[in-house]
Amino acid sequence: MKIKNCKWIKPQTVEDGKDGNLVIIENMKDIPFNIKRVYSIHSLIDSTAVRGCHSHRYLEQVMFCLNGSFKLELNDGFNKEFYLMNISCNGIYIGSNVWRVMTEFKNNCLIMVLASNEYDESDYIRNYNKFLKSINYDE
Ligand code: T46
Repeated sequence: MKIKNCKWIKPQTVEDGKDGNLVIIENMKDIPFNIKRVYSIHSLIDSTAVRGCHSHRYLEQVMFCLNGSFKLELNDGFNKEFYLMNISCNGIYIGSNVWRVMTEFKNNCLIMVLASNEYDESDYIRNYNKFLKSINYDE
């Protein structure tokens, strides 16, 4: 992955044959921060929905797609990559100062996000030009 402050997170999986699989996520082991908040995103009935479109000043998060799929765009101001997220993907760690956009939610998409801090609107940068300024992007 070329995006700064981001990496794939591969939790332990136990394959139990006809009884299904177990995916195990341990705080501070699989997740590189102390989890302070967990939230989910679901019931995306409009296929044209767009979520995200912001960066965080300090917040770190790990995102898992637990059902269906969606397209995740990550952008550190210099590189931009797209990932098709679904149940067979690993989780994705997104550190600070990464612009993210989520689109193309399909098949009853269910997303789980683990976050390093409580919700704080002042940690969000919701304007793309302000995001570029915040990372000292200078074209
Ligand atoms: C992120 C992506 C992946 C709260 O009150 N508490 C919360 O913990 C969250 C996450 C949201 N909210 C409120 C704030 C807004 O009024 O819920 C509303 C929708 O939040 P937002 O527009 O930020 O939703 P997304 O899906 O664009 O972004 C969320 C997270 O906010 C963000 O940190 O990285 O999911």
